[in-house]
Amino acid sequence: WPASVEVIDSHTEGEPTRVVIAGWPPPAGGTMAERRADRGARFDHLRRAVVQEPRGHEAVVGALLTPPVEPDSQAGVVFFNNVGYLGMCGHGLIGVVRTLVHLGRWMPDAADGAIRIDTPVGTVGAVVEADGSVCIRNVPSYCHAKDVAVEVPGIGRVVGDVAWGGNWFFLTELPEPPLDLAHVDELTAVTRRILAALRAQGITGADGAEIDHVELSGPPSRSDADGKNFVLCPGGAYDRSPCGTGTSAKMACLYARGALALEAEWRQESITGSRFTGWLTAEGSRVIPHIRGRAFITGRTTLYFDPDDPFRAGIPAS
Ligand code: PYC
Repeated sequence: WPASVEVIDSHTEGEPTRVVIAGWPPPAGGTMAERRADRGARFDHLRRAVVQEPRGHEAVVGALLTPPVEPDSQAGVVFFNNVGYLGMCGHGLIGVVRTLVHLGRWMPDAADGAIRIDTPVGTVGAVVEADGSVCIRNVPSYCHAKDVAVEVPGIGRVVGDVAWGGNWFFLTELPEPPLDLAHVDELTAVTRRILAALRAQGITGADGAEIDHVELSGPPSRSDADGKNFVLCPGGAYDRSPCGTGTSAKMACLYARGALALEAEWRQESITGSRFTGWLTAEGSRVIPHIRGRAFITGRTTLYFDPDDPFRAGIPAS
């Protein structure tokens, strides 16, 4: 255990990110996937201590900065949450970039003004725009399977798409509950049941990859949005932002259905009423999502880990 860990907290369109800036021993490994595995094997107690209660809460996504692994990249990042590690995290990347700017460590490539950051699922990019918003370039995303049916106890047959947006998603629409904050408990219960049913019925992403996010879509409440979502995250919390990887998966599915053209904007409203603007570009046969959103610094904290503290390693997610 280190004596303390220094973090910068921010939120991206409502969803918190906690960037570890000092105190956490550097991860071992030559690839970001190896570094993520090393975190889990040797320092999982620190993941729990940093993001779980009583120092954090179920919605916090942590980010550990590392040196890059690719020659053209400026940094690496491993994202983690209350139950484990994420492949990519869109809101988290926007928070990381805002944190680097805040610390004076923003170091874009001189040629194109973009930063390239390695993640366990590929290299992503970001630029800071004149108004302070951050535009990220995600990993290639795609709709893996359309119109997949799952039998959900208490709900019945639910049909949706399985898509990759840097994490695995099941995307569907339900007639109820309504997509608003007053119904968060019901929305959480329904999406948890869908997730459990997907697991029980062996419905996965490519190569048997576990689907760990469920995204409900519906009409927007805002007049300046094209759709609204509710996203259940792996640890049982809901995303307060429109979810960067979820918006990427959504756009990939719209594209696969001929409902979104390359370069056309998709304005995704979240359950809290915040918004990301996204669009797709093509790179050969691959489709690349771009997401623009805002993040705000909310604090800088030194976390202590008293050896006598019975909750030094956090309180496990329920
Ligand atoms: O923005 O990609 C995202 C994300 C994933 C989980 C929470 N936020």
